[in-house]
Amino acid sequence: MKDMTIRAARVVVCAPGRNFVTLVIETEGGLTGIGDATVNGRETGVVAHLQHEVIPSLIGRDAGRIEDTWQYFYRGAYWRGGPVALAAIGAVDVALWDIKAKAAGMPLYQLLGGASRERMLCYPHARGHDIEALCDDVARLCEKGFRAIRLHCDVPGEPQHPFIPPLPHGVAALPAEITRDPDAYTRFAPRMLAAVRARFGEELHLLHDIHNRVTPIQAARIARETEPLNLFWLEDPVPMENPEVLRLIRRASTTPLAVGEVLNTIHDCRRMMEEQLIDYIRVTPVHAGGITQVRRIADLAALYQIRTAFHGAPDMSPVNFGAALHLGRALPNFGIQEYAGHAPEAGEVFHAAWRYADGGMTTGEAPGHGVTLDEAAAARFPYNPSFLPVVRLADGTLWHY
Ligand code: GCO
Ligand code: MG
Repeated sequence: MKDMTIRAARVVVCAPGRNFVTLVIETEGGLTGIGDATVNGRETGVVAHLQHEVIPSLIGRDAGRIEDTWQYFYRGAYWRGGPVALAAIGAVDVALWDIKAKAAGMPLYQLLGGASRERMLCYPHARGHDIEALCDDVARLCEKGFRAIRLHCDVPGEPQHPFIPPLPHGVAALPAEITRDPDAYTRFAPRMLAAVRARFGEELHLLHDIHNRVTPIQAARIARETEPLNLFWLEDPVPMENPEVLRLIRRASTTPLAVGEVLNTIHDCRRMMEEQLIDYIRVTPVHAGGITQVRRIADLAALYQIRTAFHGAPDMSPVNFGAALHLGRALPNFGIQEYAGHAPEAGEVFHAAWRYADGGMTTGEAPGHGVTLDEAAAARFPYNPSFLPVVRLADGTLWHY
């Protein structure tokens, strides 16, 4: 067996289309593993944490001791939880699993128990300024073979979200501010979803992300009104600070619920699973402590017949997709994988073995998680500060994004 001592670790920040933070770990024996550490709009926070507090403790450790390393950075830190810390731990963890699978000469899913399926059902995003444009986009995605599609449509009368172009490098960016109208959205969303169902028939899986934009009772109303549409799910009906609110929505409707893309630990997920308040859990390796913890969350979910739906917006790097797809391939309770795509430049920087094909995704058979980083290409796309917008109501009240 090659020397598994960690010789070096470094952080690579690049913006091929959008910002990505990648941790690279090298062993004395010559193996390299990489992990995604991107937190949208908080990139430099994770970079500083990795560089100052994590990497110094990594050097000299045995790369094979994945569990102990996880416990060292989580339990050993005293300050536990939060997206910045868990993204750093997640990046270390995924890089170490990558190394271990390469050392074994196996694709990662084999180390995780082997394949439970060959292909992971996935869903992209359809968007439209109005229902007609949205339906055109859905038709385009159906042509590509997708069998599950997330629907997003601008709300008539609601100010449109400005497109935020990346600023020239070096200019300090500030978050844009946008206005939302929860009442108009509550009236419109069921109508929009019904129109797509009517046009595309009952077999296409339709998903919708409420994105915390309404009050709990409005979310319950939307879930009840859309029940006859047999949606695949409604996502994030309410913010995650008090998941007990999900009880209200559960009592109102049997529409399946998906939450959890902002959760970081198994403790954040536990009670809503035990109470059977959700149907899909959206945690993903980069934001919930890597393979090691997400596998535990998935196992806990399986006790309650809750399935996985790993977050896969464009701010999850191709590296995170590698980790998520290998895990999804092995888990007994995989549900669906979000796949909103990446800018073409991302393909110059990250070379991935995973693929989209015919409504699903495959891992490929490369050893490790199958994603590598071209650091010379990454250098051509320097970091570009950018943020998610901040949301207000029409009267100025600050609201949830
Ligand atoms: C999703 C998410 C994204 C997030 C984004 C935040 O379901 O894909 O809600 O749309 O807003 O990933 O960084
Ligand atoms: Mg979401």
